[in-house]
Amino acid sequence: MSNVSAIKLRSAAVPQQGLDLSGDMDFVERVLARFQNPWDRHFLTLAIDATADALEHRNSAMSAAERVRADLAQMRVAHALKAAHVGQFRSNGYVKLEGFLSSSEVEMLRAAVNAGIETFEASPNSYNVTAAADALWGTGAGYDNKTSMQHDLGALAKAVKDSDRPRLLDPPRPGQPRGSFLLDTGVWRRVPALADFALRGPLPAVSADLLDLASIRFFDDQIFVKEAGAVDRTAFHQDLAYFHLGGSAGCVFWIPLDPVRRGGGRMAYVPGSHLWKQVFKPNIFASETPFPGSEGLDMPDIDADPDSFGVQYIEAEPGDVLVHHLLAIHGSEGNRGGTQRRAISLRYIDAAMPYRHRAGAPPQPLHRANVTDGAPLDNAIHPVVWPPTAPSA
Ligand SMILES: O=C(O)CCC(=O)C(=O)O
Repeated sequence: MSNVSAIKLRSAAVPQQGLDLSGDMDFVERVLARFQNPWDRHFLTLAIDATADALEHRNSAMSAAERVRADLAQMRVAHALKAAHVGQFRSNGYVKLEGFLSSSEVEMLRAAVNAGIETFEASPNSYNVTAAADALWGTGAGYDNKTSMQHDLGALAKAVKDSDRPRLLDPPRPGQPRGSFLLDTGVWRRVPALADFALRGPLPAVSADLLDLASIRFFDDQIFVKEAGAVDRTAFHQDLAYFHLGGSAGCVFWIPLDPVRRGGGRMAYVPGSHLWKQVFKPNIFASETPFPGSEGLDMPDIDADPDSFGVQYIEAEPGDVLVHHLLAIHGSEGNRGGTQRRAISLRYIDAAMPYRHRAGAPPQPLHRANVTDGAPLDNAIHPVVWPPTAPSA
């Protein structure tokens, strides 16, 4: 009888509990062997059978959706957020989750960014920020952005000419060759493993916790690669200023895939800036020059006096994740280091947030021209990812 129990227990328990009893046919026997009294053995056997039956019943009774939920609940435990993390996110507008990702998750994301860079030229949203800025500031050859359609570089060149905001560059290290700052949006659409992580990984649940929301939508991703010697800074900005959204409840997971140390492209945040409840004009990234015709306030010159804004530069290791609010002011330093700094941002928002046209902000990838203010976002473009739903059969 005890063999039957062991088989039952193994087949019923293993998939749900994550316990590996395989090869442990002997386990039940060993447990039973500790009990010499035949009645003890009998009752123990009944208990094992009952447990196996209960698990078996639970598995078969569980709908696919419930199973997804259970898997995600386990994932949530594995990636548990501490109350302190939630508190920091809410008061500072950003939080660092140290060692949040496993090494296999980091490897997968590295491969995703590498795949994004390999297909960079074919993307409709990719930009070599360095080459574009060289052209805009008249220090390089013209920039042919080939397939990319998100920005009107002619209009940006005029905005740069009319603006008194300089290009933001950290001093290159003597003798170091220049690298490029490469950026692309919507990489998840061409890298399935990234889509899987963004839509079904741990981040939707974490977003729900941080934002205290019942339902979450994946907005999009962006990759940011600062090659060695890419000394372009990322100008201080708020992410919301670039998005056509009627609301601000959202967060961005900035995931470094290489060690990020001083001078190597660290992210910088203005703590508490998400609570200012102000939206500043989006800038062209290589400078505080705003997009032409953009709405919002002029961004203060934070670089001129970072201490008075309490700016915090954050070092990070692969596996760490920095999360910031859509209204948190942030930027990054140039990469004066000797190795590339790869990072990916994944953005999640309140699923109920409607569309709102933001004058002057670049069009989102796959933007539909006929969408009106107040309309819900398109689920096919920005899928709802929390609460999870069962994959279709
Ligand atoms: O990686 C960078 O330089 C900038 C990243 C950023 O601004 C973001 O993820 O929102």
